[in-house]
Amino acid sequence: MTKFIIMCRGILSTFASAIALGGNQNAARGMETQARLQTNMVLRFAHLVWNAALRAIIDMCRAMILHIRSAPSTSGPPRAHPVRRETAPKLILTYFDAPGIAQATRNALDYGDIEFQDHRITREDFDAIKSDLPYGKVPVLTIGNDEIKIAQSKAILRYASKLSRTYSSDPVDAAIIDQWTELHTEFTSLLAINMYPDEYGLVGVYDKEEHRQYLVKTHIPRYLAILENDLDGADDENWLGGMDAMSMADIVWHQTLESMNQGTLDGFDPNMLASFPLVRKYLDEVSAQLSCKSVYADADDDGDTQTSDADGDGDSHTSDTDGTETRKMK
Ligand SMILES: N[C@@H](CCC(=O)N[C@@H](CS)C(=O)NCC(=O)O)C(=O)O
Repeated sequence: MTKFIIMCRGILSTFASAIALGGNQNAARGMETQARLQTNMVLRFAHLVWNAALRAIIDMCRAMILHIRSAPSTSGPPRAHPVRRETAPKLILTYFDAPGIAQATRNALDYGDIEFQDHRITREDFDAIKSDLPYGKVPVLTIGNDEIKIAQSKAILRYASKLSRTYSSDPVDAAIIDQWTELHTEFTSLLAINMYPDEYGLVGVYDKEEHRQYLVKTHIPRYLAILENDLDGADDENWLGGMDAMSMADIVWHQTLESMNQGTLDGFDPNMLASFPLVRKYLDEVSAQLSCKSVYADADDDGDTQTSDADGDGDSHTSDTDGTETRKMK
């Protein structure tokens, strides 16, 4: 559009100059005056066209900005604007009929009251669809009308958490949540190797029992101590990374800790949490929180948050009883 206007302006001014030049070459006075009049008219016309075009461009930009601003978004100050059932896209979560690495996503979606189809498949079903899956594995999240398939449990969880407001739109908070979530990946990778050594090509060269002893005596206590240390020092509700609300990091750790505590983690002693009282308490807190719906799932459409502004400065705060402020998830 801009190019077109510049081109028109060029043609018009060349035309005007040509007329002006022609006028100069003509010695007759009458002709000169006429040419000048014509030049003025052409220039005035060009000016009008130019102004109209500029106005159209400005209106177009303004309309585009308004459109972008009014479009529903999962970023911005999102915690006040939950994605409601009617606005979230159609979601199908495909995984085996077990908690495994999909349960955290199921929990996050349930917590945010986000509707999804919990598609639980058998091994036979899996074999039949394997070649259609992005990396030949589950879980897979199908978004919309079968067009987008997302693999990798943590990528799926992060997407689900954006919908359910258990992630953050603040880059620093998001990085802190990611940090705790990646720590979970690091922790569980070794457990997975021990449980399924064949899948990691460790047939014949791997002493499963010896490795398990290493996990029980060194690996698991090391990571539980990291959690215990982070949870130490805060009162009441306590979320990883000092967040003021439960995040995806809490949801994903909860799933693994719960399996350990219930003795469903293949071959591991359920009493492993006994020496980590804060982690044990934290597990109960996350379980309790997950059994409620997110407060944001019921937030008003007016976008009011339910955090407090006790000092009336216009900012919402969450304070511990000792007055320490926790990080606000935005
Ligand atoms: N890194 C992947 C791992 C996916 C994965 O290994 N999925 C397993 C189930 S937990 C699977 O599809 N196994 C079937 C097979 O490989 O035949 C993730 O986090 O999603």
